[in-house]
Amino acid sequence: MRNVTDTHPQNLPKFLPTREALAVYRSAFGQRPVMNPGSANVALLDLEPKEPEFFSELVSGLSQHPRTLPCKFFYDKQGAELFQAICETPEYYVTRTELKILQECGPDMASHLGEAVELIGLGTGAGTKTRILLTQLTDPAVYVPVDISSAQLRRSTTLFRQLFPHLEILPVCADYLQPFPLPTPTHQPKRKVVYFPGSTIGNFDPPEAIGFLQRIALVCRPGGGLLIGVDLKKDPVTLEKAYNDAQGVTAAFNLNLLARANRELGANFDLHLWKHRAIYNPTAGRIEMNLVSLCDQLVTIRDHQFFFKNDEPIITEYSYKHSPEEFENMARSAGFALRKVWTDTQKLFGVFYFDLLP
Ligand code: AVJ
Repeated sequence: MRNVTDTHPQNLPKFLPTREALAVYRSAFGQRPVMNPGSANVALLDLEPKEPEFFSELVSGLSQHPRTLPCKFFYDKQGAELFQAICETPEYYVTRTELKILQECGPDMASHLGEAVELIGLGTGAGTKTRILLTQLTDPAVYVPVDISSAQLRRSTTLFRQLFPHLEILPVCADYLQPFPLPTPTHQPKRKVVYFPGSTIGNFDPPEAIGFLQRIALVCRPGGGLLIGVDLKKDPVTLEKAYNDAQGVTAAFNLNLLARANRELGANFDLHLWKHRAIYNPTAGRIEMNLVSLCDQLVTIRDHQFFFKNDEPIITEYSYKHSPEEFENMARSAGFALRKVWTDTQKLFGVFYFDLLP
């Protein structure tokens, strides 16, 4: 994810089907949908990253200098639950503020999006925000939720089919940072709108963010739109508190990456020998989340051994904050024209609506 070479236009991955992904897609959405096991028997296009990918990305991330672990691996079942708990801490204003903006400005957003849209939700998680948005929209035609957590996707799809019985819902479980196929709906939408809530765009550095927005532009072409939630720049104290909650939920969320490596790969991280750290870097305009080794130690992950020095950090997540002007400029360079920004009174968070430039 932080591999800057990936943002070079020639290397831009697209939301285009690979041969392998197409085969999976056909079996999920073909005449005979594949029922995946789980609490809800929801057919989904299942491209969830599995163990080999976790292992190889863990090993390559830990072999880098400085060491990194990709933040997408936060969201296994436990991690998704911990993230939900983060959203309920008093310090993490992000989710609460975005929800409030959606509730208050939903009707205005709906009039900007128009009727009979195909809504493609990226990283929609439990679906709380999308539910509010869909309730406001005029006769939405199709909803394609894309999320990395299959457990959450199944649960939310079951719920959404009950709430919106006339809506065609085609769930895709995928790491949307990689190319993945989009299902072809039965219903013909008037236009495609990508919905990217939660300020997940903040995980990208600015060049990567522009690259990602360019890929979104390919998806909603022609004449589509983008509705995106972005955490705004603000005082560092508020920011650092949001990533260092008093109950230690964010710390548990961060440490769950190591716990997940122990569970899934048989690694031997001793969670007591690691510390959560989150600091705002004002020059880069980002929260930097690390796991810091509390001593000199050796960790074994299958046939690999890693030596960590006392105080050595692993970078687990960057969370960039943007000013409204900065974000508008980034989106414009990816081909989007700003139509409207909705914010809260304290200007903590922004929901931006863009139309694709012709
Ligand atoms: C889901 C990426 C938006 O950066 O605020 C919350 C993740 N990490 N607390 C964020 C997160 C620690 C979150 N995003």
